[in-house]
Amino acid sequence: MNVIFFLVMRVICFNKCFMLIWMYLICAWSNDEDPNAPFFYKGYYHLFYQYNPFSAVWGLIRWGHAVSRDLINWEHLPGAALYPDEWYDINGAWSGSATKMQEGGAPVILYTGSTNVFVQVTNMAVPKDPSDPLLREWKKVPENPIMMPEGIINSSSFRDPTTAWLGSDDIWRVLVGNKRDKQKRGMALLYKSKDFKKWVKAKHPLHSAKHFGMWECPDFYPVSLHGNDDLDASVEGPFLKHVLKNSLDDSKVDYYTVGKYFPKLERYVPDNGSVEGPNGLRYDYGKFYASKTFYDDNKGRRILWGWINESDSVADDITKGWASVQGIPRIVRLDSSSRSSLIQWPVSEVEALRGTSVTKHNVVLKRGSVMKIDGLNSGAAQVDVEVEFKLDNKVEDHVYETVEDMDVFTNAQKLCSRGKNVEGTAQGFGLMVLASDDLRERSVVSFRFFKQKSDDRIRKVALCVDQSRSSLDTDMDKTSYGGFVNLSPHQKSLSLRVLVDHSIIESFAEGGKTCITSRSYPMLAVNENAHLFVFNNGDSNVIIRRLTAWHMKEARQQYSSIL
Ligand code: DQQ
Repeated sequence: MNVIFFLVMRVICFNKCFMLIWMYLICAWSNDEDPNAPFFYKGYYHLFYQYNPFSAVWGLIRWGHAVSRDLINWEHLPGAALYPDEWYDINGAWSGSATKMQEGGAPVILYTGSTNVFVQVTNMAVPKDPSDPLLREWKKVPENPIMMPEGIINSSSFRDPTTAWLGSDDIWRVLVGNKRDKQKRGMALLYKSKDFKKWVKAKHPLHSAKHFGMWECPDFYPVSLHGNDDLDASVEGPFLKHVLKNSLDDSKVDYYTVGKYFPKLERYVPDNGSVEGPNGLRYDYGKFYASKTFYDDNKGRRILWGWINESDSVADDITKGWASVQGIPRIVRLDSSSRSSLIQWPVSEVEALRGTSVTKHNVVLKRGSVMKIDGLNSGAAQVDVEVEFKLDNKVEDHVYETVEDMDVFTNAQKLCSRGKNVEGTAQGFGLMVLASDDLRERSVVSFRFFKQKSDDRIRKVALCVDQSRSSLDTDMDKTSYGGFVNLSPHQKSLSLRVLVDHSIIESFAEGGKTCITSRSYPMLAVNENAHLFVFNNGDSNVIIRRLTAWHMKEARQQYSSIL
């Protein structure tokens, strides 16, 4: 981060806006929301984002553009890549995606335009100069808009085109998010094209589901059954499944299903047992919305980006002059053991920021104990922690918290919100991050075990993030989050990785099977006064088989125009 920018931010933002490190794309004086159109081109990763340069709230949106060689150190290009300056996007250049029509070729962008009469349409833009690796300038094609909401399609709910894929019939296909008010049906409309400019709507949506409202930012891609991730959007075959992710406008939840794509029928069918809506599978059970993946043809992997919103008030955002960040890019792949859910893991590039570390081996954490991890010289406000807990008992022999209410029992967030977070204690066992020395402030990331009262053979383990004591500031969103973790009953160990960056906490349980992102703005636990603790408030002793906490260095974030 350049020094002047940093000093200005420190003075203006006080304790609500620290130096965000790593690759977080905070935009001073801007509103940084949905990640748009990520891709790799001529040695650079590109990420666009929904951007309002005039205020830290949503407004007249354009596309900000940042580039990086390594997904960690970023350069924000000046101005915007797409301005709302044509009748077909004059009220906003909204979300969209990029497609490379030839291997190694320049990407093409499809994006949403809000027209002069507030109708949502799909537009196309291409690089002005494909020889420029930074693709600084984009031109909108004369054929715009290339898709319009016709017939019964709701014109104020027609947005967010996906990356297109090419069928074995040489026809391009793309999805556009939509809803039908009747039954609150969310839909992924399918469009087809031979030349990428003339698009025709298919007879029926690729998929739809009732009750949960508008599907924003759909994402559709293949995943390998063998758990490797080297699959471009157009790959077809028997050795894969497909993922359809939708962002639910009504509940602000990104959920996904895993299923089968039938190209000839133009249908996607989620696997039996897949749950639609906010109670379905989620990339992340915390603050994580409008996410988008891309196939990284540089390294043969699929990478996921998600928008992490703020936990402070809108008034605070306006005072500090910016809002929202992008999460750490994550590799996403099918969990080859279950074949029914995904695994995510921070890209290995983030490890280049690891600095000095502290390691513990085979430390017994007695019931009721709290232990501070000392030795992180400059505090634990920027830290990457990996820990493996060994249980005294097998998972099935653990003592579980008893839950009476079935509605609570089936909802991990409700489960994790229950119980008293009494002064100085926390539920389950795990880590306390962004904690003050006296623990008056703490964000608690823990494993908790629950059983149903009426039938105690029915059990669940959840990864919980308890934010109720995360800040002494009362004007904060302190929602607690939870996601179930599938474990084998015979398992005797559990793993957790938590990345902390001042106000951002990204937690990954069991190698990325369950993930939760949360935000907190402590008042005491800042910079060198932020601490890391392990605790055990479970029923039996827990052994820390291995814990390593790395202090994380800052990533470079520049706002000049040349790398
Ligand atoms: N944000 C964009 C829309 C999208 C929504 C507008 C999701 O295109 O549906 O800024 O956050």
